[in-house]
Amino acid sequence: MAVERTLIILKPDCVKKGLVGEVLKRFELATLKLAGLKMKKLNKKILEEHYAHHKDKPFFKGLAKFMKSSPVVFVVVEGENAVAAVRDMAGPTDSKQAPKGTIRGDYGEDIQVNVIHASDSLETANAEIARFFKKSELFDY
Ligand code: FUP
Repeated sequence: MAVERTLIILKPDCVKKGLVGEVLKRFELATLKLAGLKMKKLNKKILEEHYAHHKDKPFFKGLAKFMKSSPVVFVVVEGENAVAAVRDMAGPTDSKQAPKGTIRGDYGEDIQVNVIHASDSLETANAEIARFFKKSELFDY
C-alpha cells in the first residue's frame, strides 16, 4: 500500500458547531498523521477554482455563500491509502444518505452542509494540497 497525502477542508458548519476537535480526533485514531493544519477564510476566486467542476451548477451560488460564512480549517493528512481512507471516513456527499459512524452521517445536515471536503483522487489531492498549502507549511516528522 502506498503512503499518500490528502487535502481536507473542515467546512463552516464543522467550525461553527465546535466539531473540529472531534473530526481531527478521528484522523488521529485512524493513525493518519497531520502534515499540515491551518485556518483561513475562503473567497469567491479560490472557490471558483476549487469547485471549477460545479461552477455552472445551480447550487454553486449557495455553496459559495455557505463556504464563505466562516473561516474553514485546512488539513493535510498522511498515511497508507489516505485518499480513500478519508473519503470512507467522510461518507457520501449527502449527509442524509451517509451511514452513522461516518463523519457526515454523524454530524452533517444535508448535501451542502456536510462538515468536510476530502480530495477524491490522488491526482486531485496533489493539486488541492498545492492550491492551499505552501511547501513550507507541510511537515515531515
Ligand atoms: P464530494 O466529493 O463528496 O464533496 O461531492 P461533490 O464533488 O459532488 O460536491 C462538492 C460539494 O458541492 C458538496 F460538498 C456540496 C456541494 N453540492 C451541493 O451543494 N449540492 C449538490 O447537489 C451537489 C453538491
